[in-house]
Amino acid sequence: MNDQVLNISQKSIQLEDKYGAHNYHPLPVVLKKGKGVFVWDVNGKVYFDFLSAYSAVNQGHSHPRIIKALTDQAQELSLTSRAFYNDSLGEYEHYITSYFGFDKVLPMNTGVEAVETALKLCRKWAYEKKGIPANQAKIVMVEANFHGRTLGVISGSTDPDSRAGFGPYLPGLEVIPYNDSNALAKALEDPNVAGFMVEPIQGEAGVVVPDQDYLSKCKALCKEANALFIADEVQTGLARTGRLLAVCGDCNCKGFCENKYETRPDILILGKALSGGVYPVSAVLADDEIMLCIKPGEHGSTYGGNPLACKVAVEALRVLKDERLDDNARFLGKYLRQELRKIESPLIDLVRGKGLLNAIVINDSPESSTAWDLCLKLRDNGLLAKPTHGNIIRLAPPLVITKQQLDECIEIIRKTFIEF
Ligand code: IF1
Repeated sequence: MNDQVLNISQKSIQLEDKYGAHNYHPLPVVLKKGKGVFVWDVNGKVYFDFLSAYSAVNQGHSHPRIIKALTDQAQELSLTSRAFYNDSLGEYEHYITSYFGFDKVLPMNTGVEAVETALKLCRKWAYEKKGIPANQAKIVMVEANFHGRTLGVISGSTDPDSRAGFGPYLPGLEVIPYNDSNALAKALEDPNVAGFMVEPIQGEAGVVVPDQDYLSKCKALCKEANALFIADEVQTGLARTGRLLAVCGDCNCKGFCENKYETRPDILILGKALSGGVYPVSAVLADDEIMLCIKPGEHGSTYGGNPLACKVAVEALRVLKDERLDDNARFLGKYLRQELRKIESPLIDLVRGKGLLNAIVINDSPESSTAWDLCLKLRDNGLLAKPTHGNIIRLAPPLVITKQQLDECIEIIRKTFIEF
């Protein structure tokens, strides 16, 4: 039995190697099933999922309510295109704009499509509202950003892996240091700056949490300079960092927001967990002054706002609120960091994060294989995580994890580091 099953693993890996592009280097594990915080491989071995598909399954794998929303709607109508109206989109648009407190939403599919949409909205607003001369609009981004993989977005990337070899690049993107509001103030002296786009916490860079007042300073500086503050919450949003949005700070509205918070973005970008991991759904939210700069026929997408996406996203948002996943993430995140910091291991340089978006920085060079080898051991011990930027291990379980399950995971992590 074991040999035969091992073949299934090897067969899956060999098929991918032979017939698939080599644009990833996955951890050697072949998964077959997911439920809540667990995933199973083809050998039937169970793991705690500590990556959550990069924060797309905040609600847990195959959440029954979200799966039901998907399968019910799939029996009715999956796609009309936006050439016609349908009975799901308006309801979804009303629900999500009330939930986050914005006038309007532009529905897309993947995170990077939503980021590109936000960049196009910002430029349109620059020419039509701010009065920047045609084709002169600049958008400021930060070093070590990650906003996706399109040519437009990597044009503002400082990560050689994301950017090198794909030129020529989109002009009009300026890069400044992260977590440095003085650098933003300086960049905003240029009257042609239309907006500033930032991840409230840098995910890919290795869960880099800025100073407490960084985002509020950025918002104030943008307001003063009549530039748009654009928050990319594709990874940090939807309860992952212990609040509905990472920009919410200590505001605690749990959705159906009255915009009480000082870091309210002019453009909010959501993705990933907006569907609980069952379907690609992303969204751009903004008020009328910005959103109505795009006129009929000027932007869109075949699948954007399709009935399946709408029903799934409404249920995924309802689950976040009903199960209070922001509170769970905030409470268990603090507990996780506290316990990880107690592990006596020379391998641990530091532990950082917010809510259930955390990382261990390994005391070795990014070029070393230590973090990778640790992730292989974590896999053997029943927990799946993957390094980012060489020596940083991201730890981000689904937000439905219980304290008891987290205690088991902490024990696995502790045991793995001590044994290593
Ligand atoms: C990969 C990273 C994470 C994102 C933020 C937009 C997007 C992402 C803040 C684009 C996507 C994904 C992409 C995926 C792995 C993962 C990732 F390692 F690449 F950077 F999470 F950190 N804004 N992040 O994090 O969303 O188009 O992918 O739906 O490309 O390997 P997308």
